[in-house]
Amino acid sequence: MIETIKTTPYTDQKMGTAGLRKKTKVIMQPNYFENFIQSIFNTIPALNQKSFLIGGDGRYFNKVAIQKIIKIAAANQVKKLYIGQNGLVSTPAGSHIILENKLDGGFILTASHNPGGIGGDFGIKYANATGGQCQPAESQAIYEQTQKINEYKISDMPDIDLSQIGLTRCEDMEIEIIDPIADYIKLMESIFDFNQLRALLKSDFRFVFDAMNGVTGPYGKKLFEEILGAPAGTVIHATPLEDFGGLHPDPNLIYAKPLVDLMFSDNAPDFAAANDGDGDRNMILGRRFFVCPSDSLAILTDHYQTIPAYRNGIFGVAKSAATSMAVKRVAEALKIGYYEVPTGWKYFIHLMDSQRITLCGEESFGTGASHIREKDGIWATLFWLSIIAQTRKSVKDIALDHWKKYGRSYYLRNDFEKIPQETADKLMSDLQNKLPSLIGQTFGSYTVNEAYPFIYNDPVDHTSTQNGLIVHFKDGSRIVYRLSGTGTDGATLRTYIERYVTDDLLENPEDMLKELCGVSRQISEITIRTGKEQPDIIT
Ligand code: G16
Repeated sequence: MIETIKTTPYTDQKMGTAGLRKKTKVIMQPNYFENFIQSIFNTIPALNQKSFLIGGDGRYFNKVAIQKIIKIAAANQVKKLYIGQNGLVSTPAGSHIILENKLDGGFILTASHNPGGIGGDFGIKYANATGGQCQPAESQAIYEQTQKINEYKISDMPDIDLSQIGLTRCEDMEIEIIDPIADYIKLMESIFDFNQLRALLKSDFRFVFDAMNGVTGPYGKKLFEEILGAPAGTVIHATPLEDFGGLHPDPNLIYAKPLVDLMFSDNAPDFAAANDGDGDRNMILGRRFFVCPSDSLAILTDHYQTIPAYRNGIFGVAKSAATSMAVKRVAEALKIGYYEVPTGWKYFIHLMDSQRITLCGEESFGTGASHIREKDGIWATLFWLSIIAQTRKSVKDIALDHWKKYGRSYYLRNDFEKIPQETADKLMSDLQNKLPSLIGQTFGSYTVNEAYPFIYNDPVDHTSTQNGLIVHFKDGSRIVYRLSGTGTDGATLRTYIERYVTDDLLENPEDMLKELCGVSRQISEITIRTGKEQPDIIT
């Protein structure tokens, strides 16, 4: 039976950089989740001809949320749902499932790299038929629905068993529980040379893949250990846990510290990669070596011919404005297209669909390509393994060769967290207003030669988006300021700091950027405005 439940709007259901992300307890408020799902359905015509994917990273509330979407979808007469077995689907595999099966969209239930559990975060990444997160106009339409919703429809059908692969029918809707892993692995096999990878992983090469108790554990076990022959135990933190075992499933130097400590110890393996909760972010480590994500994008791009799928050429490459300029130098040398977009993977989608780019990446530990419309942590890991297999060099030597050829962009991101929203908004608007007056000013050894808000004009739909403020110095150094769109606790000011050099290639980034970090604080007046003398997180 279908029930119509009266409800009232929640004012805070605007999607951020990647869907709706909130404290789990916020999402669990009465009707909060239901309102949001119904609001999405309200923007989609002819639901009885539409099919969607549902899955998540396994965090707390995942299974409850899935049953709710099933019942709301059935009541709204959706044609068919594809659901990952046991409610699990990684964000990249989800993108592939949507594209492969020509679905109309998908709900990936995740707060990505944010911690899980009842005291943690929960989120909904809503993808459209492109296999990527919906575009700003769609999220605006959904937001407008959330602000006027007064009822939602829900079926009183019993819960569906998510553990059994197969087809069932409820109300008039088909439900297919699918294996979320098999097709994704086939896709990887169509891109990479599995024989070459197998030879490497079966040799004495030592590799660790840290799934951080997120969704990529089962993917990694199947792919690296069963199919590519890496020894059992290669994949660590391999079981998706509702609270990620207390871990903060964010693959960076701070939250993946045990892995970092291992890689900097005497017993370090040759190579390590970590993925975040939903499997789209990646961190790459060599023995006593960390690969900055901006460099990772540049190095992968420079080695594209290593990979069978790209051997015949690639269209071009794109990065977010906050990502370092390293990949631009590679694009120029390779004479391929180059684009700079706002933060948020959705901005790459038009560039991929219009065949302007093949590869893309962001400083926030995201790298990917046009095989799907999301960033892809396992793909990045396989790409690095392929470069190692082909060059027979260590990660550090691969990076050093790169810097010798192109110079090095030393790069750090400083995050100032839990700032009251009003303080952060005022800081950004005041900073934007004073940008013109910065030009020509000298701060220590750095003189500003350009300062402007980053404005992106989408070449496909001709919309423009403003995202971040850029201060450029005479020596090529840059500072980018922007507010995070994924936090759930006040505002986070991110400052991205970059300095380009052609010698001193193996110095410590914190030393090389010490003065510039100070300049970034001075320009933003962060200390005066928030009392914070240092960033909360440096990555
Ligand atoms: C999400 C988006 C990314 C984006 C990141 C930025 O990542 O998918 O494209 O780079 O947010 O986050 P912030 O706005 O906090 O800087 P994820 O992995 O959280 O989905």
